[in-house]
Amino acid sequence: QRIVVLAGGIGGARFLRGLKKAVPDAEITVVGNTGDDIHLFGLKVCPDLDTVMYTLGGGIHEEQGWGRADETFTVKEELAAYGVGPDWFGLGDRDFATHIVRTQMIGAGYPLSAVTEALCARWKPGVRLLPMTDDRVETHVVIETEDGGRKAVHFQEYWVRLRAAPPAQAVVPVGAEQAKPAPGVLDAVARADVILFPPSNPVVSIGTILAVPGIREAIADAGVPVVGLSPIVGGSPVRGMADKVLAAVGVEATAAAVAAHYGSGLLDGWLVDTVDADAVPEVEAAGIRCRAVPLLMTDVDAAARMAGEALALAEEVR
Ligand code: GDP
Ligand code: FO1
Ligand code: CA
Repeated sequence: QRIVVLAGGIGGARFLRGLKKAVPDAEITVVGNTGDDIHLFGLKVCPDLDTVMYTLGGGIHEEQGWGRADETFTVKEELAAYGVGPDWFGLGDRDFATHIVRTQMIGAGYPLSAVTEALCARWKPGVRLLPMTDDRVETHVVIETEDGGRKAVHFQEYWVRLRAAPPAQAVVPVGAEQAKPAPGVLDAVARADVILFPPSNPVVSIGTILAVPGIREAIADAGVPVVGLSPIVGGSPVRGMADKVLAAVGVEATAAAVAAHYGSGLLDGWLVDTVDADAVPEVEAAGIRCRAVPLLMTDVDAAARMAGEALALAEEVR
């Protein structure tokens, strides 16, 4: 069975770990979000690709959900001693090595997709991990300034430095319109037996991937079941700032509203948590088959059960 999954960071990675356990023999291709990528200290950092790679490869800081386990911060402290910022983004020593290797290979002319494959040769995530694009795309968030004006900040600045406190007025995937899907992406979508949207952020993770011209169209045209899982449980995100960025695109933070945002042109099936069971008729009325099942990834087995439910729903709508 060939499965394509569009993934952000933590929500995508934890779901993928469950999916691998649920269907060990499946051929899984992950299309990863690169809109969160940021250049710092001359290095290219790809948080969502790294979160998937470290989580599936056994190197993740489990409690935190991003970054490396057993991390130290000597380089960060030394940079701070030089007064070289930004000081608000926490890069650990082990993680730094990943960004050094990546940046060195990109400097040598390799595209991000080839670099990601090289990094995965070490981590062996057990999936084919593709960046959505080899081109530079950077998600920016428009916020109001103190004097009543507006400014755009990098997504990481919005999330990490500002803790998503200022209301997001718009989310812009800068560069997406000119970006091309990375090699292998459209082919994997066309050859998929099923396409899954894990409970990743619908705006800044899956929304950004869908903003790369050709990807949304390829999914809609693939002619196979497309099933998603709600990242919104009981009217709020399980973690993160999905509610803030959903507001920016005019979508209510409910499981039903996120399904409607993707739309029946894209989604065939949608899973909501059992606490949102009353949303099922509304989603089905919109032409999307819907089931209510437990959607909290408390451990790998819980995530595996969610993956099993998603694949079962895919068979129902096939
Ligand atoms: P990020 O890039 O690290 O933000 O990760 P993703 O975009 O892949 O996933 C973020 C989304 O995952 C957030 O909107 C969370 O609400 C959602 N999420 C995290 N853990 C869970 C969970 O256990 N269950 C569900 N349903 N959603 C979750
Ligand atoms: N998240 C934070 O809240 N604070 C950090 O200092 C931070 C550093 C960081 C470094 C590498 C990396 O791969 C991820 C990192 N994250 C950090 C997580 C990241 O900001 C976000 O969770 C994702 O980009 C959101 O999708
Ligand atoms: Ca992300």
